[in-house]
Amino acid sequence: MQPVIHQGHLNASGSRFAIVASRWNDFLTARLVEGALDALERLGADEGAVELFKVPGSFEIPLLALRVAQTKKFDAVICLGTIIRGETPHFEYVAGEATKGIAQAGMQTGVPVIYGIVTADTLEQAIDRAGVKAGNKGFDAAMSAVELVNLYKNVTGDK
Ligand code: INI
Repeated sequence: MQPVIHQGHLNASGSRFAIVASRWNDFLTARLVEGALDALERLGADEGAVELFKVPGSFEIPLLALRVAQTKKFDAVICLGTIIRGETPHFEYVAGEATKGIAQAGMQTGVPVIYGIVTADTLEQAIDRAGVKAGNKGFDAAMSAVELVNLYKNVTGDK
């Protein structure tokens, strides 16, 4: 027997998106923001449908993502940042809290809160994931956001 398959369409038209991006490692995170905007534009997002919120570091991303999601003004929140391991255990704490918090913000609000944080051991790895050798994590996160928005609408019967 064939199941009824539900999948989110890649159509951003008619939906509103928030991007929450950190300023740490901004030369890389800015590329992720560009990638996300490129994806949203290519998928048909309306003019004025995307708003960008900037926070100091990745630790603060879930704090703001939760606030933004709670407003219910956006169909999805896309979280973008870059955390590079370096020599200290700081990396583990920042990456751990950002990851947990982003998941919690999505669960708590019922709004898709998408994880687009590059966690890398080295600067070179981070550069590769910001649009060089390994794609652009911002672009991928925006694609996931659009897919989830449409899948949520499908589940609730809005679309
Ligand atoms: N924040 C990042 O976004 N990336 C990092 O690599 C990073 N490192 O390595 O420390 C980082 N730290 C700052 C942190 O996110 C907070 O902004 C800060 O601790 C204030 O709460």
